[in-house]
Amino acid sequence: ANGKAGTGVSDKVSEKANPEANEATEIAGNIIYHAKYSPHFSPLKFGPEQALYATAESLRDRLIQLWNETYLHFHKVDPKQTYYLSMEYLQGRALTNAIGNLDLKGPYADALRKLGYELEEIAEQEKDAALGNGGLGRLASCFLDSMATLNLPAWGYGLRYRHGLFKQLITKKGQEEVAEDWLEKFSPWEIVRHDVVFPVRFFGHVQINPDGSRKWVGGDVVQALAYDVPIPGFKTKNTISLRLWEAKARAVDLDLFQFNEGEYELAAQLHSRAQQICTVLYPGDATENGKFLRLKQQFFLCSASLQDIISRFNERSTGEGSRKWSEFPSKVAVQMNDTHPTLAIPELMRLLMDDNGLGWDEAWDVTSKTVAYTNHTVLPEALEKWSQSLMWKLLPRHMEIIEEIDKRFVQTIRSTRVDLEDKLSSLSILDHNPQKPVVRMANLCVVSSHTVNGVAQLHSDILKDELFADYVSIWPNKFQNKTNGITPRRWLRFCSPELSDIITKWLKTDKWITDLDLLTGLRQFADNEELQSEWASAKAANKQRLAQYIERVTGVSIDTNSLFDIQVKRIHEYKRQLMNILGVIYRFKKLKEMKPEERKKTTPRTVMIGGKAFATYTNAKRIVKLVSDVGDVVNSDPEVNEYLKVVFVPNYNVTVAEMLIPGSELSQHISTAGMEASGTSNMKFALNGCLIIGTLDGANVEIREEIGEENFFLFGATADQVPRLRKEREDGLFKPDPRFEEAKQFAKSGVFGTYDYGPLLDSLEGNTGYGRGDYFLVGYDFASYMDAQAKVDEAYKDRKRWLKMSIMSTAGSGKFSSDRTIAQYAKEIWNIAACPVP
Ligand code: 4GP
Repeated sequence: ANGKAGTGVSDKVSEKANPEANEATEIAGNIIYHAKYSPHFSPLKFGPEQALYATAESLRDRLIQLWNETYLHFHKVDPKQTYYLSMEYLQGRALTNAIGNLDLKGPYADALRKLGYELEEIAEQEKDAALGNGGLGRLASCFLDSMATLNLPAWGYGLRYRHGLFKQLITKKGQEEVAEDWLEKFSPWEIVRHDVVFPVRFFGHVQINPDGSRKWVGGDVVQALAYDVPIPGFKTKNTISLRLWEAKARAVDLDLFQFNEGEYELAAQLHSRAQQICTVLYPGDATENGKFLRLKQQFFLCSASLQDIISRFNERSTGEGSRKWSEFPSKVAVQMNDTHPTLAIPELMRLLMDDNGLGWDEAWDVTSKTVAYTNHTVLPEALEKWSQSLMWKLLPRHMEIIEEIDKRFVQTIRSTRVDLEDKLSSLSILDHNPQKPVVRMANLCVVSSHTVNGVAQLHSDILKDELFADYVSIWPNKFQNKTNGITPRRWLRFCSPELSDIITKWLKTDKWITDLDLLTGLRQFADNEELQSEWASAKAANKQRLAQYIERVTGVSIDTNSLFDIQVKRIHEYKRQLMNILGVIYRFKKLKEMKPEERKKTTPRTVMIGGKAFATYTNAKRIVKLVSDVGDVVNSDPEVNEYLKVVFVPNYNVTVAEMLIPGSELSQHISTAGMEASGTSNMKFALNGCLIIGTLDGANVEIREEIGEENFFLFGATADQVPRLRKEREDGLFKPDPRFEEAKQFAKSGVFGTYDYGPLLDSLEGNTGYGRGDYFLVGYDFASYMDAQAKVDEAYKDRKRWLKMSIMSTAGSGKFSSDRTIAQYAKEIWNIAACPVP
């Protein structure tokens, strides 16, 4: 298929009758070829690891072929193209996904079997490409899958972090972080493009030329080198690219004189500074050095990507002289995934003005018609603000441009909207507070973008009514909602083939994989006993697989007949893992108090919690420690452990999620209302027939609408009640539910070991002066949370009812396909159309 013979597999083989068998033979030949001639390992070895690399390389041959065709096709048609800029991508493993999208599972499985391996065993060898932190990064990866599948002319841009975020170890101390090793050997999926290299400058100064134009000169210059990761669409030829930049110094940057003087570090300074840029995602930013490094990373992504975009724009010019810059917005859409790539704005302005001679007005017109911004959070600490002095040092020309954008914005408001005069101190981009002058990146995004969107209806409403309300009065049409979505390929078809096959059987088609609304067709069978029993056995198989995994990584053996209750996401106080574990603590206490006969009547549960705490977020790390301490005590308590087990699942990542989600029965999405922008794991769980216990927050609201309120365990305050409740809590007017007090006291009593949980639990007090005094309203919501949990226990006892609810969850999940989300971005923000490779 891909022109690589050389293994003795003759072309004649493919002329025989059975095309699938022939394809398998050919693939086996190609795998052997790579094992022999792609020189990564000693040639006589063909263990599972070598098999993985060789298999991946054989797929890569196909992907390169498809990628080339796609690229050429786009080049010829020259459509408007979207460029998605994101600091994070949580790609996970690629093998199963590539085989699935190329529709080659059968032949690959057969080929590997001929070589003595099972496909699953080989796929297990692959390390996750974990270039992200949380939801925002995984969303970007789901979007790439949908863009390719919908044949959209679109690409992703990111950074090639050699050590990702971190690998989480759970030890006696709680969470420990070690460097991620996904590139320790190499990644078979990336294609280095030695001809795609752009210089990126830092520091230096602005030079004023005789004609008055300005140029940024001096400082350090590092090279951005492109690595392309091909992203195949599902059952289409279109294969797009995730272009990841790596920072490199040039050979001449090595000072040979100093080197020969024995000053090795000094001689290679620039090399080491370049290396730092792509070492890890989100390096600690408590120090000045850390802040510089983060800002460098952001600028590096923006500058390299925009130079690349501009060079492609010029390259695709029709040949009749160079292209008009005014055409740029009709050929290019740049989407900024949160504020991290905000520097794309001043960088595009700079490239247009200083390198291409455009005047301010023309450059501004082009830029503001090109860029759009997605907001992913309303948490104040996550809305980036950069110190002005830091910015002046690192990016002097960009600061000039930002000042000018701000000046013009302020002038316009002053002359057209006197009513907003007193709001200008918060609307302007530069905050001149003498204590801490900063650049407000979100403001820069809103002022410069043609479109700003939130990621679920409630979140978009909050942006419009609160965070960006005054801007809405200036530009009422700038704000949109794009409710997030997930790819049904990875998150159902490939991670739960058993359930997928059942769905296909009952719907009599597999078209739901690209048209997820078809799942509503399952509703009519939700009561059907035959479907229910098939459904239950698929779940049981997935639970079995999950239980084996849990035992392997934690040593805890769990009962597959218990209710599998899962909460996996970044550890954060607003996500309220603390409420979950307090509920568990309460349950444990009650179980201990019960007589054995009473215990037998309860619903046995296995509670699994997973997620990474940011390395410097102390309270989040305390929560991890509490969960694992509670687990140690509960799991080894012979009176209770038949009815309750608690597991902290270490190193939560995409691959772990692919194991947990299909095996889940209940999942918790219990953030303080108004704080979770959307959530996307809620969608994955619901799609896999898992019931949700949750608040009216983020996309929960829409999920509940779609699947039916009778299939959702709702509790808690609503977003509009939260400010009043916080105030009451602060004023000491809150009367805690006795269960809340009991759970807290029990947690503090020392049953769970000697670690000092005081500071964590005191954060739940209304007026102790610790932290923000139960800002996240755990105390207030605990009562309704426990009531909802009791309803869960009851519902689980009624097997038929539970299965019906589970089927209804899947059936109502159609809206949450990222294909729907991306189609909306394409039409309503980017204005791009499909460009399928013929
Ligand atoms: C996350 C939000 O917390 C989550 O609600 C949302 O589903 C996701 O983005 C995708 O939109 N935000 C982040 C972040 O991951 O770093 O701000």
